[in-house]
Parts: sequence; C-alpha cells; structure tokens
Amino acid sequence: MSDTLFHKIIRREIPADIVFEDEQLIAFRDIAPQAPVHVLFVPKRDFATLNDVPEGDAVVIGRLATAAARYAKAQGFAADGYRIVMNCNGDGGQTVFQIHLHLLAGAPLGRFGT
Ligand code: D5M
Repeated sequence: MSDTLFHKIIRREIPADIVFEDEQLIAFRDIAPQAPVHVLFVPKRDFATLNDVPEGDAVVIGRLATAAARYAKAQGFAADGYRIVMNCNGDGGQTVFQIHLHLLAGAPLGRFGT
C-alpha cells in the first residue's frame, strides 16, 4: 500500500472524522471544508490519480459516486442537491495522490469550481 495521508487514515495511523466505511472505501470529512458538507470518498485500493485507473477498474470510481449518493440520501440533502468532484494532477488542483471524490453540499454552490 502507498503512504499518502489518506492511506494513514485508512490504517488509523492519523485521526479523521470518518462517516462511512466498508471493505472497499472509506469516507471522512475534509479537514478544510469548502462547503457546509464536504466529505471525501476514498477507495482502499491504490490509485494515485484518475489517470491510473484502468478501464477494467472503472467500477471503483462508480462505487465512490454511488456511496456519495447514498450518503446524501441518508443525510437528507440528496433532493436539495450536491456536487461531486475529482481533481487530477497539478492543473486539477490535486494535492493528495490517492484518488478521492469530493462531495460538496449544504448550500447553493457556485456554477464552477468548489
Ligand atoms: O483534495 C485533498 C483534500 O484533502 C483537501 O480538500 C484537504 C483534504 N485533507 C488534507 N489532509 C486531510 C486530513 N488529514 N483529513 C481530512 N482531509 C484532509 P485534492 O483533491 O487532492 O486537492
């Protein structure tokens, strides 16, 4: 396993406000929230960036998205709406090199960006 901050969270080596976990992914609150709700969905399998996910592993990305939708429904804001975002590499603003999906919600969001 790689050794990003998020791997350390998965291994419980650093604390996080975990809101969901199963065998395939973990979800925890972003430490620097950009919206009233800002949760990160992270697969347990290692993929540094979206570029590193082979076509055959597309289900990993799908699971992040469906887990985010399930969380939104469970928390009661799915109907109001939300945004999911994945940043990739420098121009995309990626800072942690283990893929993760941002879930942003809780207020009307700007048309672009987070
Ligand atoms: O997003 C990386 C995100 O990870 C960024 O929004 C801050 C967040 N972050 C960084 N460290 C932590 C810890 N320790 N807990 C929770 N959230 C954290 P990116 O898309 O790579 O820019």
